[in-house]
Amino acid sequence: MIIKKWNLINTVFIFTVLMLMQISCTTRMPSDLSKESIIPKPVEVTPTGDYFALKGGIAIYVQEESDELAKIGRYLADRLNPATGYNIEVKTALNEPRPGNIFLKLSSGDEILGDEGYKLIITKKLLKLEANNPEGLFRGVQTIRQLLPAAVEFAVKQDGPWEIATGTIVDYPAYSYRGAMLDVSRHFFGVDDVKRFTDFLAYYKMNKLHLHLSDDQGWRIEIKSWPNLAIIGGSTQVGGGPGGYYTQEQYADIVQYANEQYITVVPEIDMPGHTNAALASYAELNCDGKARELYTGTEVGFSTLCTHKEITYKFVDDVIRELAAMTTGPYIHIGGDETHATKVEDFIPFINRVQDIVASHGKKVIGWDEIALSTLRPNSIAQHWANVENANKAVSQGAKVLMSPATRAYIDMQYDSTTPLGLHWAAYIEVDDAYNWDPATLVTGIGKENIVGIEAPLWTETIKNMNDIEYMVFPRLPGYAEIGWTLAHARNWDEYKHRLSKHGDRFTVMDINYYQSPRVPWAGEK
Ligand code: IFG
Repeated sequence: MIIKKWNLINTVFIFTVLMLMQISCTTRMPSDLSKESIIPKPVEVTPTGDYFALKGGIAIYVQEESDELAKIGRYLADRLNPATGYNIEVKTALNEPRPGNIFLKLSSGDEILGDEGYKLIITKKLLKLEANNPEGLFRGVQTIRQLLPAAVEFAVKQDGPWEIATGTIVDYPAYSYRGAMLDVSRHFFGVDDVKRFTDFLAYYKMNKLHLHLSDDQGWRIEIKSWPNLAIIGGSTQVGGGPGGYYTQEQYADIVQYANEQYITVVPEIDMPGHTNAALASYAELNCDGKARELYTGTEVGFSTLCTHKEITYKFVDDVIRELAAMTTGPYIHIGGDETHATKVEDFIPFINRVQDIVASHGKKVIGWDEIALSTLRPNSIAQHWANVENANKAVSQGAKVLMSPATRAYIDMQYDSTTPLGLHWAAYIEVDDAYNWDPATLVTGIGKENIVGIEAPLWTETIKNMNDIEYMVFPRLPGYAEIGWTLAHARNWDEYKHRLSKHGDRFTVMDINYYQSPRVPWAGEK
């Protein structure tokens, strides 16, 4: 009898323990959407303290029979499927789908969202993303990715759970131009590297990819009417390596890849300076009629097109015509920087004529801030990098300014004196220096209303491969993305650095070779 009684007590005890364990592991900490580490920081987050769980069988429903919305749904499914193993399908739904699914829909008339804004409504039953445009849905998709554990970015199946804190996010950008530049001239980077660079921009809601396609050391884009530009001008690089160039098909592939992520490619042909690669390719472009030697050093300011010769303008017209034809975006960047070998009285009419050529091919002009010495056409943009007078000259002519101050935004600058890559002529730029500035107040006379946005240029005199690119770009890029998206009054380094520290795991999962700055509490220290 005693044994039976003992067994009964034992059984009840074990059952009770199991029940308690079951309860404890399902009653985890309440969620708090406002404590998530989204970068850029959203405008408005309202938590409701529960979870939406992605489970097997989940589908992504798009509201309209629209290829574009279906593509965005596919993009999200492709980024969730590998790690979750859910084989998520994209379907069309006229109304809200049944619980447990994701719903993408265009909403009309939420003016505050603008072109790129979105509203993310997360309940226990449904994850709903709304926007005025597909572009806004795409930006919101990046937030969904960041609300899931870092492991969701793995390319192979991981254990879940895959849960998202519930609540509502209303979000939209402060500036319309948020980008980075990759100098593919000093060192050439192939299509796959450019696509990976593009993926980084998309993940942080940036929308402009500026490609510095020509310089003294390399011409990187095939121009069919001037074939030697790529064949000769593209045949080397800093240090004498093999260089390279994009065929027009490869460039079109890059443009399409960027466009699918709602990123506009801004191609730059730097002129009249920074043109040694072209001057080495065609003798007739030189005032003395002699072709220059190819150049593999890192000096600047020694080259100039011959602004007095008519053939120079035929060259510019042919190049811009072919480039404009394969560029879907509205801008052509004409460079204009460091024209120390061009007299100002020659530089000004040259830039005036080049602006007319760009306009004749249906594009708008961006140039480094020196172009403000010329008469800027309406809708031009002066990219401020070093000279505040030029920036003010541009504004006085009614042009807009793209902020790329070398002392804050040049990501070829070393983090500090021990950084093995990069330069420091402008400044050492640690991660906090890169974040702690407001484009709307940095330059006297240039207010928010004059600024289209910000861009972080990566010059590649010392940058040879993707590992080097990643080391200089991360962890500074997310900060530039936030400066372009989130108004200064909503930003501060002491709060941001904790969100950034949580992205360290994401960089690791994405196999990004990032600089583990001592300024960031990566391991979660306070
Ligand atoms: N200035 C030159 C770049 C590059 C850069 C390196 C501009 C606009 C120094 N021009 O920045 O070509 O050499 O930090």
